[in-house]
Amino acid sequence: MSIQLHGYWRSSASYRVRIALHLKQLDFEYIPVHLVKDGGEQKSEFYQKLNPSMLVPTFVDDDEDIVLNQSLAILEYLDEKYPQTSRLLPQHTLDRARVRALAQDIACDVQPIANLRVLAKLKEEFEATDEQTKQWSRDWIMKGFDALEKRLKTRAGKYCYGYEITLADVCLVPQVYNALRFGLDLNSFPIIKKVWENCNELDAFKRAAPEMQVDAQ
Ligand SMILES: N[C@@H](CCC(=O)N[C@@H](CS)C(=O)NCC(=O)O)C(=O)O
Repeated sequence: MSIQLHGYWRSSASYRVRIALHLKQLDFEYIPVHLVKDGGEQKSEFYQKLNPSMLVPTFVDDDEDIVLNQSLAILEYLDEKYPQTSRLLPQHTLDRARVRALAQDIACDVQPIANLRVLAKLKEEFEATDEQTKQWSRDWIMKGFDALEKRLKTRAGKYCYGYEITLADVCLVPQVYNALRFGLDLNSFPIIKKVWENCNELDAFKRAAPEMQVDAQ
């Protein structure tokens, strides 16, 4: 099989790419990279050669001789390469920019601050407890969701941007999964909650869910 995805079941960035691959109806080989076991397989020599950032996901397409990191770049690559199924970005420039902004509200402004290595540093160097790192994650997600909920008031239909699935939904659903893990009450964000429920009715989102992956624990 030519497409491989190196990822981790609970990684939200890997989850984004899994959703897109299923939306695009592409076959792919999923290669688990355990982010915790033995100090983290993302730091292994083998994986570092593939992705020196030591983060998942890494997308490989042997047919195209391509190795890509950064989930947003992977999503846009898939959208351009396979435009015939489930377009993730709308056709018009203004719509496309708005969808990208919504996706980046999550992927750039929320997820990186609560990443595993950030939480590990808070614990190791600043003696934060598990409860404090959970609160850290919750607080940053809440700040992000506060803004997103306001934006969705004018943008959302059934999904984040109108009535078609876009890049924004592909980023939102994994972030909600994280939010729930850290104990955030989703009832404060009724639009986000509704969009999340609507997305999860779709087969691609169901198949991409963390608990459906071979490495789920
Ligand atoms: N901006 C990157 C973020 C990648 C990222 O943060 N991956 C996390 C999992 S969601 C990771 O590999 N963490 C491992 C670590 O922190 O050591 C992307 O969108 O692909």
